[in-house]
Amino acid sequence: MVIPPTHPRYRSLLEREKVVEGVRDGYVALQGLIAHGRGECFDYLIGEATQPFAERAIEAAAAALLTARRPVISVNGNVAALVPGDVVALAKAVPALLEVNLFYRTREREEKIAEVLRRHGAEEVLGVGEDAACTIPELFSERRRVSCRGIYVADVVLVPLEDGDRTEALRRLGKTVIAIDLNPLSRTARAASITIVDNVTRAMPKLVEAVTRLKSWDRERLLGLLRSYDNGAVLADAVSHIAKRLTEITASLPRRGGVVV
Ligand code: PTJ
Repeated sequence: MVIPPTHPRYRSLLEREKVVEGVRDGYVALQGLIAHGRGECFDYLIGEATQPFAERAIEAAAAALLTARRPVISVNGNVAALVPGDVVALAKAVPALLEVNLFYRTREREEKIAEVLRRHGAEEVLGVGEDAACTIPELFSERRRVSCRGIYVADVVLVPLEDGDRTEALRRLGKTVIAIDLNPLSRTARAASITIVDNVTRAMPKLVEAVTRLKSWDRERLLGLLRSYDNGAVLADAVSHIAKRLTEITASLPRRGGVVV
């Protein structure tokens, strides 16, 4: 489908096409379309731009990744469709391991996602086939199967577009969890250690930038940034931002009585 760049919703339509294309190519779950639609709705509510609360979380996420001993980036179908190049760039910049981890796991999808990442420059992709031999306790979705060299032993895990159950399970294991989720009310957003309330397509390149910028900081300064970070305040700011926008939009709606026929 050809979308004219002048279309007012060009960027959004393009992203939608990428997810649809991923379904056609067999690596995005059909349910991924529903998840994407939910994301679009929240993106509309936050104003389709990276807001200051997301900038704060991005900086903290960069500090967490840079101070980690074993950082891992978890990749699912939607992420592979929307930001494959940025995910690989982030893994190289940190450096961190890449692991395929799926809610709707099939061997075919695992392999196809690994292939997409390799096409974008990834050298090693964990979590495919027999590599996902370890189990996250108390988790019943297919996401419980993880790589013994990756998420299983990671201290910091970046989980874009996540489900709440796994975020909670990873936190119970003592891991620092960074989530990217447009919905500040989701269980994932509330359970994560650091929640970036932003579209993964804007957040991921900004995270690569932040990691590159913060790389010159010494460890103490990075840890200081993490100590002063407050995820509850970030989520509260995100919800207040939406509430304020809705109030402003409500006030600006023209009120005219009757319909001219
Ligand atoms: O590829 P799989 O098998 O691992 O499945 C992936 C999906 C996304 C289908 C699966 O994880 C799922 O069902 O997720 P949920 O529970 O629907 O949650 C997805 C969350 O991501 C929702 O809170 C959405 O608001 C949010 N979201 C959707 N699109 C974006 C997003 N957040 C950031 N950027 C987006 N583009």
